Amino acid sequence: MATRRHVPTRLGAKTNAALLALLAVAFLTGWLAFAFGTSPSRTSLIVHATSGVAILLLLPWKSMVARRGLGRPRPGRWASIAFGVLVMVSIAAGLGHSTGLVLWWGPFSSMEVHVGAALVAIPLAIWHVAARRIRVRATDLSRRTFLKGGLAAGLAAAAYGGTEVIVHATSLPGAARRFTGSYEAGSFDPPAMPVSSWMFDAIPSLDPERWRLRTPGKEWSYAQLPMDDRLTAILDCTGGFYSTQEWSGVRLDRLLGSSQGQSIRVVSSSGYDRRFPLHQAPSLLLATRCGGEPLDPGHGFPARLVAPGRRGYWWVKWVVAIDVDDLPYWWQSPFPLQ
Ligand code: HEM
Ligand code: HEM
Ligand SMILES: Nc1nc2c(c(=O)[nH]1)N[C@H]1C(S)=C(S)[C@@H](COP(=O)(O)O)O[C@H]1N2
Ligand SMILES: [Mo]
Repeated sequence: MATRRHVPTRLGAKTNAALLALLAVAFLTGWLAFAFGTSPSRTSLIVHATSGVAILLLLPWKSMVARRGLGRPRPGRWASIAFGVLVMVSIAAGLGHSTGLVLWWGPFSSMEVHVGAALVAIPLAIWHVAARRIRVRATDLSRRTFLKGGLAAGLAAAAYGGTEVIVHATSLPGAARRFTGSYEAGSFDPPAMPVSSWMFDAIPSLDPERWRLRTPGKEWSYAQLPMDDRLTAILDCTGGFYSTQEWSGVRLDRLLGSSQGQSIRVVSSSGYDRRFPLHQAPSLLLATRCGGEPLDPGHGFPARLVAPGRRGYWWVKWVVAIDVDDLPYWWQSPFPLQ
């Protein structure tokens, strides 16, 4: 039998505890970045990428722990291995996206693979941590441990900064990313703009003759909708692309008149909906045109919302109703559920 290298038990427990913290930070900051279409997105992604790189830096220690674990066969080792594979796939796709070296995995963008693998890994992560208990002792939480942790975090941040410097110095495609990490696609050229959906919504075919828009106390036909409000805005999809277009249609404050309430609920023919604070109505556009032409079915025909400064999932397509009520705007799932 080959000699097995032994990792001191305490070092192993500390490595696992650090990995747990880093996975939690990466997961939370990833979603936090998606919640913003403005600069907090970048701040969040710097912490995010740093925690991802820190996980990679801990791999030499983790592989000693894993080798010891695999050396004592127990039920569930395949779940641990699957968990490891998913985390590695997620990190590889994240790096592929950020450097621009690998942007597609077949039909899926690297960003979709990155987030998808992390989501699938969650149940396995919970199982792994529950089934492979670690006991953190008071002596592990010493000043020295925290100093070393801080040093390691600094090292990870520097390593991430290093990847960004290399990406820009060598002009890798990643150098052209927006602050959200997204890549430009089809700007000012609507036919070249990608069609995307949050999860499972299919493109409906709506008859403009029969389509109606319901607003408080009023119904509008397609022909009745004003379309003289114009706006240039960036749709930035969490799938990893962004597109700048000139949109025209009607501002929500003009559609809603003097409706009273807390929030606006914009509803799609598919049931997909998002809520906004009522006072933001003047900055939201119900668009019927893109680049001067009627929308394509894929982009939301007959009418879709344009929500400047917000990520793509707020830009409800195939809008059929705009309600105003007294629920607060935050009374909704932070991300769509369909
Ligand atoms: C297992 C959990 C995760 C890990 C370990 C992880 C790690 C990483 C890494 C290493 C990168 C590349 C950073 C770089 O060096 O440039 C990255 C990028 C990114 N991740 Fe994650 N990630 C995880 C989950 C998520 C989730 C759940 C989301 C979103 C909901 C997300 C959103 C992003 C975004 C938007 C980028 C692109 C940043 C940019 O291009 O500047 N990640 N991630
Ligand atoms: C990047 C994240 C992680 C990966 C890829 C990973 C992977 C693995 C693998 C492949 C094994 C060996 C197979 C097994 O024993 O089932 C293992 C063992 C183990 N893992 Fe993890 N793990 C990660 C994070 C964690 C975390 C967050 C904890 C606890 C908080 C943890 C605790 C353990 C323990 C206690 C063992 C058993 C060690 C032994 O038997 O001596 N791991 N891990
Ligand atoms: N009804 C409905 N509207 C939706 C979605 C959806 O799944 N259903 N996806 C959103 C997401 S995540 C994005 S990025 C944009 C994509 O718009 P596009 O297809 O015009 O590029 O639509 C948004 N509006
Ligand atoms: Mo999206």
